[in-house]
Amino acid sequence: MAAVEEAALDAKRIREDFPILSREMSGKPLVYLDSAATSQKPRRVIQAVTEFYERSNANVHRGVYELGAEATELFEGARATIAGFLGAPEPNSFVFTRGSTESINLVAHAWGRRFLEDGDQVLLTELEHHSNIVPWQLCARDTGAELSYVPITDDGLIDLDAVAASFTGRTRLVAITGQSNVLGTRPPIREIAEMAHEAGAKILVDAAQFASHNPVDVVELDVDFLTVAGHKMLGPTASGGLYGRPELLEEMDPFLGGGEMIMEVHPSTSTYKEPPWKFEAGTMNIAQEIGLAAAVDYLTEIGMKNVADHERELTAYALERLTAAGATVFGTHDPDLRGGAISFWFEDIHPHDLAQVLGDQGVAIRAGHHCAQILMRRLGVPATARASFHVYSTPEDVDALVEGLEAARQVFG
Ligand code: C6P
Repeated sequence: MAAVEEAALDAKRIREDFPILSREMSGKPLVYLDSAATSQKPRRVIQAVTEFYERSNANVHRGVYELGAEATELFEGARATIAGFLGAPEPNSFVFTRGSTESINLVAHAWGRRFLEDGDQVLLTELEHHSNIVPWQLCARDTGAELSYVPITDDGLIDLDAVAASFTGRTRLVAITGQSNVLGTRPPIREIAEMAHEAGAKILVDAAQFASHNPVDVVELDVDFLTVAGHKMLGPTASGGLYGRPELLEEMDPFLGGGEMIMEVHPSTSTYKEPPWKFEAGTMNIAQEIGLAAAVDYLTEIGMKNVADHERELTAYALERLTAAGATVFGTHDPDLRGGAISFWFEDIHPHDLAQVLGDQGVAIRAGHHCAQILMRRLGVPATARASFHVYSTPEDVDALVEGLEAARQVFG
């Protein structure tokens, strides 16, 4: 068996905080290796949501009674916690949304449709999730802007020369993943932000995967927009949001129209609140965002550097074991250049069959195109099997995966 490096955190202890990890699946102990799809939730997050409903539930920014004020304080407190976690200069630069998809749609709608013009370029990469492609296609259809894709290297990396070569005099936005959900690849965001700004463009980082597994500082990274998917960072589903550079949020159009985002409504026009409330129409996911703040506190206590180091160790171990088991592992095999989402396949077994056999053994992995069809075409495969980690993942999970793969290979001859 390959050696496991010294642990960055005590994953076995951490597992005790996650009630679901003690259940069985298909009559076997659950081995959860699908955290890139959604992470599991620690007891503290579940309790924060339950406690909100049991003790503090009221709508926010509305009721003048004590309960309403308490709910508002918790909700706005959650904003401050999450914004602080991202290194945002002020809590109000963080807009609550249902996650990365909604955040990118918000920018495409409220910034893109306002500022992009016929012939402008939006620069994406071949790594992108559909959430960071389709909103730009819709925006391009309405504005006449054009989409281009920075090609990846054969190792699944983003090469800075390829980025530089992709800029045109009309590049207005670089919209790029912080960490690929398929290959784990982490593009050099700081350098790309600098290139974007030198070219007079803005940069949006889809941090659905990145922010869940790495320390983030939006000021240090010098990004204009950064999206967060709360459910991938131990928080509830439909929690998350968008960091936006304050002056950009200021000049953007609203996103959804409705109650709570307005100052005054007249028969044919309205005036809007200041950001972030200008972008938060209707009743928000109050309990979920409060739950996300509890997740952020939990991750902060563990330390995001420890989270990243833990994933690096597991990734290194999994790359070694999967390769030894005869799997083709996509993307770079250098664990310093990638995070803990590992796509692999065996030439003779369809990834869905693999996932099915593993599922029967209690091992949960994802198979498919992972909402990244452009990347699948670049890799030359219709689908991959994917194992992905979080703080509760252990080398024993990887061992169970490899044992399951060996069993699957026997089943499929
Ligand atoms: N990827 C996966 O299994 P939402 O669902 O809106 O919170 O996040 C969408 C999204 C955007 N960008 C990246 C890089 C992502 O990985 C995801 C979600 C899941 O890979 C579900 S498809």
